[in-house]
Amino acid sequence: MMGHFTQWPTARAALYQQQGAWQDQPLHYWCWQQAHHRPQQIALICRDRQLSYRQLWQAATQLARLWQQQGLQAGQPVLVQLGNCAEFYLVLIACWQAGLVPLNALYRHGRKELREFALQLQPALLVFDSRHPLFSGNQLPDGLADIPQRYCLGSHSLANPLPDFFQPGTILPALSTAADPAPQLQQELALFQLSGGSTGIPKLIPRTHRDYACSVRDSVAVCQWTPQLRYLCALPAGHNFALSSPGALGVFCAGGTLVLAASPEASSCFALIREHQVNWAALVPAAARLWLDAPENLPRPVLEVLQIGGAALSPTLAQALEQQFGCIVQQVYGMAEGLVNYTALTDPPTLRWHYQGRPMSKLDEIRIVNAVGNIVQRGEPGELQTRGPYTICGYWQGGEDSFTADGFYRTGDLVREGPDGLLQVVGRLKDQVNRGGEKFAAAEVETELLKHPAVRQAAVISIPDLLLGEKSLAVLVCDPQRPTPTAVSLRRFLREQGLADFKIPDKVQCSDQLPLTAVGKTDKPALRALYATIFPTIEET
Ligand code: AMP
Ligand code: DBH
Repeated sequence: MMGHFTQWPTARAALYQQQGAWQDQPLHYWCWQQAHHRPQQIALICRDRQLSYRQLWQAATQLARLWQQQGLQAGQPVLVQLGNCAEFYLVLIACWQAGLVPLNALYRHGRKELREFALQLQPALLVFDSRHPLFSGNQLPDGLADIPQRYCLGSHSLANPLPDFFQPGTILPALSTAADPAPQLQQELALFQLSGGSTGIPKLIPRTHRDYACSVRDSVAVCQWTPQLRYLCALPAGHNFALSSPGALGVFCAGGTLVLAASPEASSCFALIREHQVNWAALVPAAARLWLDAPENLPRPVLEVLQIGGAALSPTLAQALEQQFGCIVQQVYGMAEGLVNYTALTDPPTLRWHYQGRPMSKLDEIRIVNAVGNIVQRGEPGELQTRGPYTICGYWQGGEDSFTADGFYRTGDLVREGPDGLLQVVGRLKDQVNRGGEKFAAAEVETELLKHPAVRQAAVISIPDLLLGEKSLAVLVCDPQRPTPTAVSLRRFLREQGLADFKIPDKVQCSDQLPLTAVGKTDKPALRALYATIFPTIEET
């Protein structure tokens, strides 16, 4: 695979190995282990299908062999876009068995995002759902037609159908006596995660088997998961939270059962929780609010823990969720680049509601610094910087300005340290919009807006929103010689560029000029302050 990324320095790598944070088992090891230890245990439930660990492992083995026979080789990248379905995990485990390195695009990503991923990765294989609008009419979006091998769910004239291994009567290979050997150095990459980003081009996050397994294993320990665990995955399956904190891989590690929901929509999730006795679920705050406001309630006392992460959760909402559902709310503050913080289930309620958690590994190093890089007084806000056994040291193909000289990742989050090592997220330095947990770089949308012939300058900022936490506002300076574009026509223009829906500005405003900083860049804080009076914060009721 063409490309590079900065690995952990030797001394730290040796420490992580010696401390047992890094082990030599690949990420599919757990699934193989469960296939032997509890072959009949249900690994996952997807609509009316229930797959045992044995079935999941055997089907993945079959698919890995098929791909190897087609000439796919260890180390090659794979672009995957699937919704929440059993095949998502089948493909993931098959990729790992064959040493392939998947990038899981969100189902909501558009033509633009997929094209950029393909450009950066040059994937050898594309796996998609033929029912996705991007692939309708037996078409492939531009930029994807060059991918040599293509497989799809359903049928499509330009792709092979993924075989249905779960049909009764399908003969699958015998259980292998060993999981594939530990990945060799050149195949050490396990998957690409996606960054919410802060620049025009989305950055890819190279995660290795060792570091990702460390993140999952420590998460399982913090959450004390056992084979009795029944986890509802209602967030996008490929998202770092739903995959690894402890997420679906945590379920496989613990030998529990994964219940898949197509979306976080309340009534269908409540039905799944009831039917499958789900005891853990993970949501972003916006979805949690919809659960709270749903006309029906959850059966009690089924749900034990509701994990909330991805965006700021208000203490009022945290408390209301615990009261309404009779469960514990666990806050999860994580990032696809690595570091994950959890509140402990035993933390007193006020701490659980007000703090986003503490680093899960004793090997995580964190520091909170001011604008010139000095460590702040305890309790004061500053930027969180971190390094550790499962936090990357560089993005795919570089982009190292997000990292300090001594290898700390600059999270771009403003945090303060509270009691007992707990962190509170109080703001953000990076130029990003966090729309109900879906993050994107303002610069990415600004670049697309500037392609419009009537737009001379563009600035995208977040404005407060009661449901989503934040929505996006595009402030434009338009060409006075041309008719001013309407918000509707601008949105249509952006959609035509193939931009994912969640990045399309919720509001559009025209202005004569944008405020500038001393060096002539758009002064985003000034712009935010200006529009805060027009779109004031809505107090929670
Ligand atoms: P990403 O780098 O796209 O994976 O997004 C991670 C970012 O999401 C973090 O750096 C935070 O800005 C935000 N985030 C994640 N979890 C939380 C949380 N529990 N509370 C507040 N912000 C969060
Ligand atoms: O928002 C995130 O990226 C996130 C949230 C919770 C994450 O990556 C995680 C847990 O692992």
